[in-house]
Amino acid sequence: MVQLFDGDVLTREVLDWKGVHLFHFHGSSCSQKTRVCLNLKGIEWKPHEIDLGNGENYTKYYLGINPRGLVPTLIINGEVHIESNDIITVLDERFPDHNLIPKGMATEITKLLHHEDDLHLDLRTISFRFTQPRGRVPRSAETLQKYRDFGSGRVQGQVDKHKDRELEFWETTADIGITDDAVRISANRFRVAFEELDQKLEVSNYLLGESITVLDVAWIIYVNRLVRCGYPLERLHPNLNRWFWPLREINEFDKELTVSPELQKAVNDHHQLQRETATTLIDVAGL
Ligand SMILES: N[C@@H](CCC(=O)N[C@@H](CS)C(=O)NCC(=O)O)C(=O)O
Repeated sequence: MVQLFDGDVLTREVLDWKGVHLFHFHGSSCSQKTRVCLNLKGIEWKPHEIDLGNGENYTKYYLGINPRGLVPTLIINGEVHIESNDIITVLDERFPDHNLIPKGMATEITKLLHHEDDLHLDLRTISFRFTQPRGRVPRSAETLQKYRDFGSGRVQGQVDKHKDRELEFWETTADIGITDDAVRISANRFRVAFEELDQKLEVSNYLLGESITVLDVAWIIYVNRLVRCGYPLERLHPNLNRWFWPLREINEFDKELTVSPELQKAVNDHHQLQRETATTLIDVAGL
């Protein structure tokens, strides 16, 4: 569990907040995951939107809450929790109605969620090339300097190395862009992970049996993003495709996963251009 220590949090006001508050961004995959869980569990919560497009996550205020500068962050009765998989686990413990972590499966689920979290930078790599155009340098040098300067830099009292990994991603992207090789590597990681999921779904309706768990919520977010990027789900993973569409249409999922018509148009136009230049995800990753 990544519950921050008192000294990690520089924006002190949140420590007095009562109830459930979520710092999130509409289009962020990790935020979508937590919002779907909140919906399925029927938990009342107060939204605090952090606009990643404007770099609001790199302000002194937000880095004072989440030293990693990432969304989502959960504040629950003054406790600060970061990392989406930990957040959904905390929510399931504190609000046992509509349980999404079946009894006795917490350890196995934590392990399986780790595997999903490991693919997060791969998701970003693919999203940045195959959704709407993001510009040559998606995070400016000035923004990254704020990222280095603000926040305690500490998670659970320890100097946090996670920020270095994030900085490396943005610096490399600014230097060389997202290369075809990076796309191939990331897409292949997803292909392997999706093959495993596809096998599980040969014998059950959901990933861990016959009811929805946090694992279904976590993976559907990734599958949804990959499909939006042009990943050929139906052709490569028919069981996963059969699982995905009906689940995605449930209101608790649909309202978090549907993007605005303007954004969808920008993605469609980008894909049209990529088809004309044979640079779609299928072309580049050889899927
Ligand atoms: N492992 C973290 C990853 C969080 C993460 O990377 N969030 C992304 C959005 S999905 C973010 O905040 N990115 C910052 C940015 O794009 O500047 C989690 O699961 O919460």
